Amino acid sequence: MRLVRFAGHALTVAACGLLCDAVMADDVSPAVIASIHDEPRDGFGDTFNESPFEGLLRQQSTREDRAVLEYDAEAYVGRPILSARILGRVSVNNAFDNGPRSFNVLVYAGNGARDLADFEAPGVVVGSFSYHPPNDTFIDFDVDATDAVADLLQGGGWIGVKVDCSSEPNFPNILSPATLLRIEAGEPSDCTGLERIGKAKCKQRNGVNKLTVKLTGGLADDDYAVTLSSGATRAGALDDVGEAVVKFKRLPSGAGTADATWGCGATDSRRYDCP
Ligand SMILES: [Ca+2]
Ligand SMILES: [Ca+2]
Repeated sequence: MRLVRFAGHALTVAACGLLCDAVMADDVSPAVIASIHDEPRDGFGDTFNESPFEGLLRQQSTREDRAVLEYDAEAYVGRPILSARILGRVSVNNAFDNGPRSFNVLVYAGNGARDLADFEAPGVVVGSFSYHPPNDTFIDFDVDATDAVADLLQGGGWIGVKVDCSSEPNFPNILSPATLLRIEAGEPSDCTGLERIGKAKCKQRNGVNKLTVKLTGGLADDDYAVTLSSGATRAGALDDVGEAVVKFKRLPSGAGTADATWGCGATDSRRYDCP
């Protein structure tokens, strides 16, 4: 991973001393830079645009090009994301006046590889911008993607960013490969971020309802407590792979909810049905 410290940091550290450590941002450069071409135009990527067009953005009736960047953000998994912004530039490649050219910025689940399917991979629109060549020759954008990035980091360490033309015709533009993910994260918590109730299953045996609640994804030896909507509660410590199987007997028929709390502060709930 390539981490470049926020350029302003060296200038501000003297003024705010240790306090600045808590709010220091990292600039992450993309590890994957690609542009994908859709022709025949059916919403699915067909080929990659090779150098010098790895940032090509274009939309016409017969063809479309979207640009993607993927960032290795593994270092931020399991940490509170205080802010995440995408700072980049789109420059004109052909300055023909086809009206204002507008774009959406999306965030999607990356995988560290360029894929034709990144073209149509579903994402969350986190911002939009426009410029108007030939008077404008480039546009700098800075969009807040905090919530979308925090959500993605629950499921993996690669953040995909896609720029997609939203006006048509939109003649060739280039997304700068220097587009950054600027991320501010707090210290890792004691939680893994993956704590969850893997299952909560109620079965009847010999006329007695037994509920089994399985806790997974925790830290080895962390404490837990499981409380049912009936009021029954069990507490203990996770095993050495961060799991526990918690059993309850003699439950009434019908639906209920199991609420789990881990010692690190994580919580999860799951509904169950007893015969
Ligand atoms: Ca296609
Ligand atoms: Ca990908």
